[in-house]
Amino acid sequence: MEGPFVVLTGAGISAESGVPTFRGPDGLWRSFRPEDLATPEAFARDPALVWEWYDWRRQRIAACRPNPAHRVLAEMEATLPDFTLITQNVDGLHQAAGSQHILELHGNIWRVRCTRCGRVSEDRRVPLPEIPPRCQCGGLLRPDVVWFGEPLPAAVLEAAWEAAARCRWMLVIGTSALVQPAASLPVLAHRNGARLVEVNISDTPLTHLAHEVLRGPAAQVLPTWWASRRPQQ
Ligand code: BV8
Ligand code: ZN
Repeated sequence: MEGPFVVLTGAGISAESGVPTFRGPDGLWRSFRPEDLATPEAFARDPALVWEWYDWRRQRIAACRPNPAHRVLAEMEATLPDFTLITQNVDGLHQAAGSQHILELHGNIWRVRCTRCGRVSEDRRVPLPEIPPRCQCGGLLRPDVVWFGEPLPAAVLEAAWEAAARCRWMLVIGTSALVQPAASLPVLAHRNGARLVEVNISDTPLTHLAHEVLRGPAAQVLPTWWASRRPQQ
């Protein structure tokens, strides 16, 4: 377990908590695909429809608790001297599990941002009292997440590239590795000589690069893997 350790998570780590994945069987909402709704164009065209989807997801996520895979990552952060958690998820379950320092590449579904004054605030109301929700300034609020076609927060992405470039280990958990630029982080780590461990229930475009593949549900296979690797106290 020598050297900097980086973890990249996707929707699959939250699947056993009950959060629907994006491309899994339960990923659809009223037959819309995420790529149809998670875009600035969809929001400009019909902010109420986009907010109905987010309100539905917020209500589902509010009922979900972190699972053993989230908790292992919080323990790893507390145990390993040089550890970085990068997530594509917006569900906030890593924070709920006790992870302290998280690079949220795609934002967070519990934060809202005003499209007029730019004010960012946490909003945990489920369901929302009005759709679409408005700021005190009267401006339309949007979810503080990164939509398709939008740039990722520059400082967060910069920190993620740096962590991926210098790590000796990268654990990639529950991602289909289809969304860019997140999916390029493990490729960079691998190119720089990191040991790649993939945790997934099925193959992904990264599987052929992995030195170790833990094939199975993250909440089951990750605790076992960590128990056999954790530095003895
Ligand atoms: C950008 C936040 C540039 C919102 C999300 C070609 C055409 C058009 C566009 C593109 C293109 N090529 C690249 C692009 C750009 C695009 C992109 O990548 N599109 C893809 C679809 C091809 N990317 C972007 O637009 C990004 N921005 O590039 O900007 C730019 C630069 C400067 C200036 C202007 C612009 C922005 C991407 C971010 C989009 N936002 N989410 C919201 O959540 O509402 S992405 C969304 O997908 C989620 O964040 C999610 O995390 C992410 C990735 O999905 P996964 O996490 O991998 O989840 P998925 O369901 O896919 O897979 C689940 C996996 O878990 C599976 O592998 C499954 O087997 C596994 N699993 C299931 N159960 C378990 C499990 N594993 C373990 N245990 C289990 N129990
Ligand atoms: Zn405002």
